[in-house]
Amino acid sequence: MIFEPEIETMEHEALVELQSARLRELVSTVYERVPYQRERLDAAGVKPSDIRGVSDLWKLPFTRKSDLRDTYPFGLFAKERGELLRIHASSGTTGKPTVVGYTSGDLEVFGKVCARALAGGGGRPGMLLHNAYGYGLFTGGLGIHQGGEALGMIVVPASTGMTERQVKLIMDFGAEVLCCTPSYALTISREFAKQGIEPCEIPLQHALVGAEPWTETMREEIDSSLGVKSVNIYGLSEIIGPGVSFECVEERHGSHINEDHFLAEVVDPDTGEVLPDGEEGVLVITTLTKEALPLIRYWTSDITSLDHSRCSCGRTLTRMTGVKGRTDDMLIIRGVNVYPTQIEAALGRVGALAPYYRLLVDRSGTLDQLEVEAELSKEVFAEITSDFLSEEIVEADQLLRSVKEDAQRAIRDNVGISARVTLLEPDRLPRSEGGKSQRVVDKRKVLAG
Ligand code: DLL
Repeated sequence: MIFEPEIETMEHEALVELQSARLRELVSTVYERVPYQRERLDAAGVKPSDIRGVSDLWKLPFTRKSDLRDTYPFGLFAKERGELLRIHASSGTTGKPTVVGYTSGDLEVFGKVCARALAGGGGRPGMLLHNAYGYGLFTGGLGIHQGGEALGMIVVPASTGMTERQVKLIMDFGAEVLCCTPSYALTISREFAKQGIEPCEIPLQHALVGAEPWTETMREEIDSSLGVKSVNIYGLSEIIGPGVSFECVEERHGSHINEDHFLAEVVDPDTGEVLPDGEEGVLVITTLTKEALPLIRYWTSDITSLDHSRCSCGRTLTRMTGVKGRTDDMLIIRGVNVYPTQIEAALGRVGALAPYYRLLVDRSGTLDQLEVEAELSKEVFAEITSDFLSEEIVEADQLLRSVKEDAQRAIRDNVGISARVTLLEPDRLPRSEGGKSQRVVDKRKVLAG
């Protein structure tokens, strides 16, 4: 189902016209109302009259997270306090929190883009939506909540945590759609298994998961263990929250960007030069309709690429590939750039492993060391245990050694670095309680600082 077909299936030329008109208005508003932005535009030598349409976008300077931090809390807002209805903020674990605000118009857009995502992912009016994104300063819970209501779904505001209760609510209420982070979807599926509930007994049909990077291996695991068709949903609070882009259930191949509200570019992380379709770089977004916090060419730090080809679902909205990670999540190990999702994808090729892992990075002398802790699948662990119990120690040892070698080879071949793999028994690594998972321990940072 397409929530707003007149927009989502719009022809490209009409869309560019709409975007251009909105861009002109945005630049004038920001210039008039936000002194900090006016100074930056002046410094870059750009006047609102220089921006006639989307083709002039490149003339505008990038806005970065540091601009939000430097003007903490409300310095980039284009509206007076009295015109705001809501504030969200990041947790601020890596510095000052970034604070974002919404007018009633912004909240309406927020609801609509999330409704488009829910409809794209298989949601329908009247279906029951179990929303296990966190409610609070995080945009996930309230954004999806509003989207569900805008689509006409029945929303259960479950929020995160208390997984046993989540499972009971899903079963008792007959939830058809689940929204949560991919790692929490796996935690929920584990709880179902623990309670002896088979995937075919679970009423869920669809899942919209996002807020953190995930891979196709994880998708397979989520789908098979919950009996759903899971789709990706992407967004960031600076731009609006969830609903910047979403996968359609028909293709599940790239996320359609809500381009009437968010103008997307992918740029070279080093030069800032705009890249063509298919080339990976940093996603940069200009908010076309945001009233409280309009942002020009916001540098998301997320690595992706664009795809303007037609999609079988009928939407003409451009797609972006799954986000590989943030530039600030990138590890440099012995000079090689490594994203945790690349290791995740490599481990996914090793059938004997479960999709739970942790990366431990350390330095011995001047040499970086990468240790990958990976959990064995329950089946392989059971096989090894039974070999040990029947004193077939050699077989058990051989199996362990071959899994380890397979994992090390997969990492070497797919990521281009050597790593030491440590195999763990199932359920050893900490599980998500609903928030974003932390999969990297970089001891070099502790040493440095
Ligand atoms: O995570 C908004 C959201 C909520 C998106 C619920 C989807 C679902 P922030 O907390 O501001 O907002 O974090 C934004 O999370 O820049 C990405 O690095 C990452 N991220 C979000 N969605 C995805 C995704 C919400 N689908 C940051 N895949 C972004 C990969 C994602 N990374």
